[in-house]
Amino acid sequence: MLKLDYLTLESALDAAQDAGPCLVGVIGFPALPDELPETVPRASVPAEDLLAGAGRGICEVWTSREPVVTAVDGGVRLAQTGDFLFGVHSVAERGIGIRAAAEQAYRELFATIGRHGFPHVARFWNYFARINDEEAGLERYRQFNLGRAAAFEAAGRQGGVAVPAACALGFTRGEHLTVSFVATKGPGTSLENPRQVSAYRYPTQYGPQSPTFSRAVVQPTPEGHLLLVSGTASIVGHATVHAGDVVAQTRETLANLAAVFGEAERHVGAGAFPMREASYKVYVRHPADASVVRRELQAALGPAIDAHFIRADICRRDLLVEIEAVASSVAPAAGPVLP
Ligand code: 3EB
Repeated sequence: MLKLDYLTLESALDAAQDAGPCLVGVIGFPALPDELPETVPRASVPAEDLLAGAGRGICEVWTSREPVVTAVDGGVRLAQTGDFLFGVHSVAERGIGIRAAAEQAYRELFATIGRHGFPHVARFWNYFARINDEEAGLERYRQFNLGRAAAFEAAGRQGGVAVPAACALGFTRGEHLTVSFVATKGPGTSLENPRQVSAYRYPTQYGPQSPTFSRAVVQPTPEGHLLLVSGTASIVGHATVHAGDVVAQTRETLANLAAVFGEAERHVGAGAFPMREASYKVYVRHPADASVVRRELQAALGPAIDAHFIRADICRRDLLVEIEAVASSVAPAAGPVLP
């Protein structure tokens, strides 16, 4: 089973040293501890500092209970546990543009994970610069969707197979597309949100190519289920709601998260994923909104909620906040309700 902690830079270094051979990967927003073992998957994502007092951002630290095997293959940094393959791939845009960089990154990723026997992807995180800027006459997020979809199609991954959970965020600087991922040997279950149109069925008003992701993936392991919830925003049906109102967007996003957690419990068992016990990463477009978003989260889920805030651009210009979640099932889960 994978374990995720969001830590300060100093605590991340301690955690990495404590984990030793069980360290799976570290993503730094924006900074990484500088003494990570050579081959451990890592990336620094050029997110800007956000909440006053938080200081130097956060690190996403993945560990395992068993020692991991690390490798670099096809430019992809990998760490393999018994059940999971965690990895990071960074592709320079270098004049090829975000569409081509996305297609290249995903083609290389799919080839690599296939070679390692982990062909199923539960979760992708996509990070690149200037996501809402125009490039060659089309918003860069929409260009990204074209490149990503082309690679899914080339790999025979469109239609019929489980769709990964995902997110796509932008920053003001950076020359690379960075993709981190959790892959598995066997397929998980992709979940949709009954309040939302599936993203892969969005109408073309949001771009010529609909995005390729599901609302969450539930992955079974011998120790329980891992729930990976996609970036979730203030979208009902396919439309953004509450444009310009960050409080209402946060509440709508929480309603969407509750719906997705509900779907996960319908699959695994009632009480399997208490929302208060999940870990949340919150992307906020305007730094000044962070404290009110945090207040809404604490009001809904309790003051002790494990939530971490990052300044980022969200893939629709009218979205002010996006929230993702990771949870492990509470054992023993009640088990699926039988008909
Ligand atoms: C949305 O629900 C908001 O393109 O991979 C959320 C999660 C969003 C993933 C992606 C985009 C992606 O449409 C945006």
